[in-house]
Amino acid sequence: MASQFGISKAEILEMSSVLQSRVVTDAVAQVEGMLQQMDSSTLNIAVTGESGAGKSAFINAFRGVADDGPEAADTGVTETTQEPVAYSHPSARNVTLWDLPGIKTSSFQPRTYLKDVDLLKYDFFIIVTSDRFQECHSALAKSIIQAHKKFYFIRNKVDRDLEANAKRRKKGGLLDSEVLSLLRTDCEKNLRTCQVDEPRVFLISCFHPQCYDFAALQMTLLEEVEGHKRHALLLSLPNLSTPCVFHYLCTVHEVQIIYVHYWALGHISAVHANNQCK
Ligand SMILES: Nc1nc2c(ncn2[C@@H]2O[C@H](COP(=O)(O)OP(=O)(O)O)[C@@H](O)[C@H]2O)c(=O)[nH]1
Ligand SMILES: [Mg+2]
Repeated sequence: MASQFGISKAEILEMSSVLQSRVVTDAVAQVEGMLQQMDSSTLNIAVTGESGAGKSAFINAFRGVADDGPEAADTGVTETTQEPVAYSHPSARNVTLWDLPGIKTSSFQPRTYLKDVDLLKYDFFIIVTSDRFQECHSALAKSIIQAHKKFYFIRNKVDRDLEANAKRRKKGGLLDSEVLSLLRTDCEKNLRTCQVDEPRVFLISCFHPQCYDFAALQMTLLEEVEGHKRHALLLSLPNLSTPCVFHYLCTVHEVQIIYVHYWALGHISAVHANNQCK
């Protein structure tokens, strides 16, 4: 039966469904546009430090890539990086980690080095060390601060320190917690002497990224990176269901957007996305 405007019930139903699908299509187009805008903002992380400290191993661990994987940065006993090399994150292509050439421990010229590696293009620096704090570390830290850039200080290979301590412990060595505390205090003290008021020191092992301060580093970066770059960084986190990530996200909407973006990137299925957003 037709309505007073001569439109049948079936036609009204069809129009209503067309209308609804249009609204959805428009919404999808709008959200896609917004996601594309987010995708165009890239986060550039410079990874520096002396040769052999584990810069390339750190880049692989951060990207969740095995050292011998096809997309891995080369690691090994010899220095392989002469020019900055870019490695994009497998699940967040607009997060790029830059493997910088190793700094020289003697006659290091931080200003020349930073100019050569094009300092301004990076959002922040990660300084990787694996031994005692040295003059080159403080010189580099000072120059980065003078250039109004941030850095995070990584003391890598703590597995090795703890292993060595375990051997000493048989002859009365320290507890693991005491070794880690000494390492942290030493790095912080040295950084304070080069005018770093609140040194950010993270003790990690690239061989065991699930241990020590690796997660704390990721959470700190998330807290300090702003806007769309923060969104890009979130997408690079290996496991979105990690409770601390959810705890960190401010709103349910933010969780939904992350899942929708992940879904758009093909990382999770629609069903999974819907379930997680409830
Ligand atoms: N024990 C231990 N060795 C590591 C760790 N990270 C890197 N290495 C090793 O240290 C060496 C130098 O690492 P690489 O990433 O090539 O150093 P880069 O020159 O700074 O890039 C390699 O043999 C790595 O396997 C770690 O956390 N623990
Ligand atoms: Mg390297």
